[in-house]
Amino acid sequence: MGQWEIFISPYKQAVDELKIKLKGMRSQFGIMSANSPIEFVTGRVKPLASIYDKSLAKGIPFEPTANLGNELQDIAGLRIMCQFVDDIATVSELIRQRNDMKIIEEKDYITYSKPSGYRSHHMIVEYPVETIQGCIVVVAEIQIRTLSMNFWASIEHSLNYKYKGVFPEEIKNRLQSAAEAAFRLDEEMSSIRSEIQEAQAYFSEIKEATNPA
Ligand code: 0O2
Repeated sequence: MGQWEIFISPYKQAVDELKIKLKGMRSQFGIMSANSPIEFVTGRVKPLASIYDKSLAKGIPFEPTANLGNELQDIAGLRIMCQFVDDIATVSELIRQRNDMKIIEEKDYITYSKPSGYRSHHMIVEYPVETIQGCIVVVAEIQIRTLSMNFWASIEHSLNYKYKGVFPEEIKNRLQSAAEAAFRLDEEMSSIRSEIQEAQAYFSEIKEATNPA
């Protein structure tokens, strides 16, 4: 097994385990017939090429050592999507209460959005992974955002890839106004939250009645 494969392996395990645990939170809300603050969860291990690019950009030695994992905090990345902005505080508080991970940093890019227009709440956690060689504590990043924030970030990320981070002025301005539109969409949805949730509860009752488990 190559050194890189050995290095990445606990990050893979962390992503797999955390995906199950975070999805479990969503299922538990379902069992309690409560509106879930979690819409869906995704996770990925950063591809080696992206680890290389980011370590180069940050001046961190590209070596399969603990130092790289501590400096690049998103090798293991989880994303939690919520319907409403208020759900983000609910989910981050649930994560703070957990005993299976330790929060080492939080980045509030919602109150203070990035100059690009990016909005999200980031929680950097230490997560212990049990391996045949003992316990390895890895750093993982959990990004919590609304569907609207996620839509914007996905589009911006693809364009960023296309333009290699140097956007033409026109695109930059359009992305900034799209970020403002996404912000307004979140505000509008929050203002009719109770209406939406009543409708969703009604439809899930109908679904359950027509499809009993
Ligand atoms: P990918 O491809 O998603 O993995 P820092 O030293 O803290 O300033 P760092 O470690 O980059 O810098 O942390 P930061 O800024 O919190 O960003 C980590 C991740 O957040 C990014 O990972 C993106 O996933 C997301 N992100 C941050 N800023 C932006 C942005 O302006 N647009 C989009 N679309 N996503 C953003 P990567 O490695 O950049 O990318």
